[in-house]
Amino acid sequence: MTSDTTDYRETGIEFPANFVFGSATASYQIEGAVHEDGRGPSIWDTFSHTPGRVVNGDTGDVADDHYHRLDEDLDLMKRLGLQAYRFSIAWPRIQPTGSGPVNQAGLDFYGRLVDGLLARGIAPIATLYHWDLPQALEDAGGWTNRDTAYRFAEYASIVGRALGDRVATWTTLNEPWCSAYLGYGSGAHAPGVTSPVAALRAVHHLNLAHGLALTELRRVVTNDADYSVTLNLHVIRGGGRGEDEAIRQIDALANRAFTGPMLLGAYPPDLLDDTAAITDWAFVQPGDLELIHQPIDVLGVNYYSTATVRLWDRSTARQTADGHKAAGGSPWPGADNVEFLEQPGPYTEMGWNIAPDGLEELLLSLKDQFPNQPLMITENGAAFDDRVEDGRVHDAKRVDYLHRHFVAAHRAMAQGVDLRGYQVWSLLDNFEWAYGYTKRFGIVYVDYETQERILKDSALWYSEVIGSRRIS
Ligand code: IFM
Repeated sequence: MTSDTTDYRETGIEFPANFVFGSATASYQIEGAVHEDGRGPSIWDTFSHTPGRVVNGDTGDVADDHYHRLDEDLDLMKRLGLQAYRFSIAWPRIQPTGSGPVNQAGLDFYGRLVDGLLARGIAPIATLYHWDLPQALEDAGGWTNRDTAYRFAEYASIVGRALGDRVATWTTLNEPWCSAYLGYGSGAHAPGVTSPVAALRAVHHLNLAHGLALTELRRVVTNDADYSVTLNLHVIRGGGRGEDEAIRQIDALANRAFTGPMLLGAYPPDLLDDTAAITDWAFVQPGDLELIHQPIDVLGVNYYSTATVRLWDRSTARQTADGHKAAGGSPWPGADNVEFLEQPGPYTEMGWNIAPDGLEELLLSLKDQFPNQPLMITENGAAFDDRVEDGRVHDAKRVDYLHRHFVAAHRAMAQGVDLRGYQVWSLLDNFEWAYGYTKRFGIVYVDYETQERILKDSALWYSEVIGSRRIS
């Protein structure tokens, strides 16, 4: 072990035998083949093809061409020694218009993926929704429409019946915070709506969708799967003036708006008060909270960086420095009195601060809030300005980032956190939403011209970690 333990660079750290090392991706970010085998359009097809929405006008039309390179990518996972692979299923491949007839070719693709994983000894972690809502559902109101939650449950049932004898872990939603607040609040993500009330309606309908889908999955799945949801929980720190109040407000919107109904069966009263001028929350119908409050086997935690907040000294001022691309609206309905401060560096290529202590703090806080809830890190990783040199990618910054976050996770485990595994974001460089292909998160480099995959140093490092179960 080095002498510097405060900086999370220790070595000689060992992970228990049942800790699951894996890596994650999402359908729209890697698959491409958007017009093939009956896939319908999603809100991200529409959004990315709308001028001005995505940097350089990039789209997911081709992405990593994973749809056509499935076997090659599966072999890559095997070569790295991944024990699990977290992927998402594109709803518009299964039901092209979000309801009605099943597109068998879509189900077959994910069947081949799951079988390919199992044949290579890799546990499939399937996420049902990683943001590619069928466009037809958005045309009917998307997540602001309660009916979308019921359509989601129907889709969950279809996929659960088809793959429910083989998937190891089911995750309902990925980061509903982004779907609701970036999709319908700030407008930085598809469908690009900027309406505080729409964002809050979306929060509730996503929560409802989670509960309904879990119930359906449990009804149709035949193996002994685990059930989960993945949240991008925010680590919020105080930055001076009125910081306790600022933290409380952002924590309510970012974290407790989801953990409240999902894990405790109620919306936080302070959230309802803070947003009373926007909505009376009448869209929460009797019985909804019971439907949402379903037991989960594991809570998926996505962590990248921290936030620091305080109250504005002028009630009219507006914030944007929260690490997300500003796009007109606010991702924080009812919290216009809160200012987000620039974080101290160092930063990743996203401009996000590197703070492994935030991960340790988050895991410990979850243990305190939900003592009996097992956790899994379902995303952690970093974008850097990677270059190919003589056929290699020496991404030392990413190795350092991952090293320090693994140490942070390990420290949390040593303090009693029941952490079951770690899925590095991302396996492949991919379509980084409104940033297009300008940000590379992969441990595997993708040459978008040739679709060649090159293992970065971080992939080789991670492979060694998995093989030895040690950070050395
Ligand atoms: O690329 C995204 C992913 O789709 C969701 N979580 C955050 C990642 C990095 O921004």
